[in-house]
Amino acid sequence: MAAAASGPLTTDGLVQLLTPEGRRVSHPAYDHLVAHLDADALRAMYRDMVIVRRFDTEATALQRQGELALFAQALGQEGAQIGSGHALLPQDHVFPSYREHGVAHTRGVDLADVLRLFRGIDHGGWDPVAHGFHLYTLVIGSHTLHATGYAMGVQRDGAVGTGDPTRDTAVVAYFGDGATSQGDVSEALVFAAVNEAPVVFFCQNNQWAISEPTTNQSTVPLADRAPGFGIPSVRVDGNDVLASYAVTQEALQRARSGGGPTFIEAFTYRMGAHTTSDDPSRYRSAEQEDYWRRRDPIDRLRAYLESLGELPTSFLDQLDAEADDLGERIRTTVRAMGRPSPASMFEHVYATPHSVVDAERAWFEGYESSFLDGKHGDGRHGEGAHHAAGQQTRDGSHR
Ligand SMILES: Cc1ncc(C[n+]2csc(CCOP(=O)(O)OP(=O)(O)O)c2C)c(N)n1
Ligand SMILES: [Mg+2]
Repeated sequence: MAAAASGPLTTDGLVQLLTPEGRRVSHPAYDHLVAHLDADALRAMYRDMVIVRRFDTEATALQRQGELALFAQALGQEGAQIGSGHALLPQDHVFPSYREHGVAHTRGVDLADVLRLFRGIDHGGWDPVAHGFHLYTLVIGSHTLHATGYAMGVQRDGAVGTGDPTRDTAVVAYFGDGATSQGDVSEALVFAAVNEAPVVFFCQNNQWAISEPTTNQSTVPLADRAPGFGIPSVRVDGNDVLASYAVTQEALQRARSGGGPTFIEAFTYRMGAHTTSDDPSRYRSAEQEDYWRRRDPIDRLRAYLESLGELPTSFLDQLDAEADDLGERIRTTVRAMGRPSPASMFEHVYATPHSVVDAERAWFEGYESSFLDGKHGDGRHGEGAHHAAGQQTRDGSHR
């Protein structure tokens, strides 16, 4: 399968530091950004990619066993996610979409907690402030606006361009190729550009928006759109963890120092389905899948580390054990996750008490307690357990 010569799928102009065979190639503009990465740092990236892939496999299996309502794989996107995640500083803030499991891992989010959302027991699963990692957003592209607004807030807090490396902050929005067709993303680019907001737009172009190919969304590489908004952009080989790290490092430094936004297009391919509800064999060719399987981001870094003699068996054995432990922990943790109280849906709607939400909660609690089976609050009402007085209506009366 030949790479496209032009258009949105061209591989021309992609920043690459590791070839698919794992050979280090020089790039004059980006070499200096990875020069400090020693073998330990590269092994740390390798470890994270392997761990996140194991998580992906376990979560997919758990969905098949009926333990999760849905799962969105990141399989094949580990290079883009771990590379960019390793470039972040603790004070940076990330707005992910719904499959940034690799980035979540680099932000210290427990991967088991990511599954709370996919099990349908939580609106989020982690504390966004504690991790500098916002909750997953399923409304395509909407969080690029939130990220831009947050970045403008960071600017007004005076946390940009101070020269203090522990204070200057960047914001990153992760989204897909399909999201670039949403109006919200264009609006975010406008606001980010004119306000010189410290935000990085990180687009993972896996070449598909469910069954819609990128060729149905654009006639030019997605990164080419950003300069029209006044935002510098770069295309990177997203299956190259080193190059992903380097371009993100450059963009983050620009944002933190007051240089404004950057648009990164990480050209990649998700080997997994869109979600566990999808069957990509209906629209993707086996030939295309094979082509990209041979460009696996994990194999690439592995080959490079092996060529350096920096991937000892002891490390690989330990990593295998670590991945097995994670798999076991994910399985037991997810199965033990309790059912939330239905009334908890009213929590965290607003940061402060709100009279409308309070009234709705009161009505709902009254409705729940109108059941006679004593199981009020757990969301499970046996057949025929309903109060003989009939169903209570929303205004509290009975009918
Ligand atoms: C505003 C909005 N429109 C439609 C959808 C349905 N939807 C869910 S995922 C998806 C495709 C997204 O593709 P892309 O942005 O490329 O991200 P990917 O899933 O490939 O990572 C669509 C259309 C949605 N969630 N939100
Ligand atoms: Mg996509």
